[in-house]
Amino acid sequence: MSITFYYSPQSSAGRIRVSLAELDVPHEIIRVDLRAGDQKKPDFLALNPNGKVPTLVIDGTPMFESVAIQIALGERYGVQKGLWPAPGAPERLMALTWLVWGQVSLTGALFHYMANTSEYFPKEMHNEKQAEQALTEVRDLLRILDSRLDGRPYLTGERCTLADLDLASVLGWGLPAAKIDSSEQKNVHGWLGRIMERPAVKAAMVET
Ligand SMILES: N[C@@H](CCC(=O)N[C@@H](CS)C(=O)NCC(=O)O)C(=O)O
Repeated sequence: MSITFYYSPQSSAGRIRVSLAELDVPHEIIRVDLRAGDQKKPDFLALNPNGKVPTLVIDGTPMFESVAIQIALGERYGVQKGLWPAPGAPERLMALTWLVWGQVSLTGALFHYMANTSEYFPKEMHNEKQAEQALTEVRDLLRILDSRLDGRPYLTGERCTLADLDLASVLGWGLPAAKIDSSEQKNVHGWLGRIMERPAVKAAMVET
């Protein structure tokens, strides 16, 4: 089995960096310089026509979209490592649900808010009404996450899975970047703190 990981630090690819490290999967890393535009070069576009990282090539087959990559890694390596529930277990369905919810619903709303407020996006794109609506949505979703984590250390129960690592990697960076205080959500706060302490997550957060 050969895995090539096209990666750029401090990007969506960080979540896959964490998973590969946690799963201890041998792989080759190719750094993609997003500022230099490496992702728009023909060789890269042949692997991922979107011109984005993460991109992972498994035995010659390119994959993109971090959620799809997380599921593939979970199925191939995660069960044995205890980071992805076994097929047929109810926890497998929960992990899929919360992994996709985290990316589509919560991360979607968070990025919508950031697009309308943050310095990462041009000021002329900012819209106050859109920002207000997105913030309400983020807060509602954080409350949903908080109640999911009530009496449960991780999203699927007692064990940390790739779904936790994926969502925590986004929130660990995204909440402070969006200047959203989540300390009122005590369960989210505790869960995030525990995951941020994991060596693979810590390393990805500071990598340059
Ligand atoms: N939905 C994609 C998003 C990937 C994405 O937006 N990647 C950004 C980095 S955070 C990128 O490569 N941007 C380069 C560009 O758009 O030129 C995923 O989850 O994999």
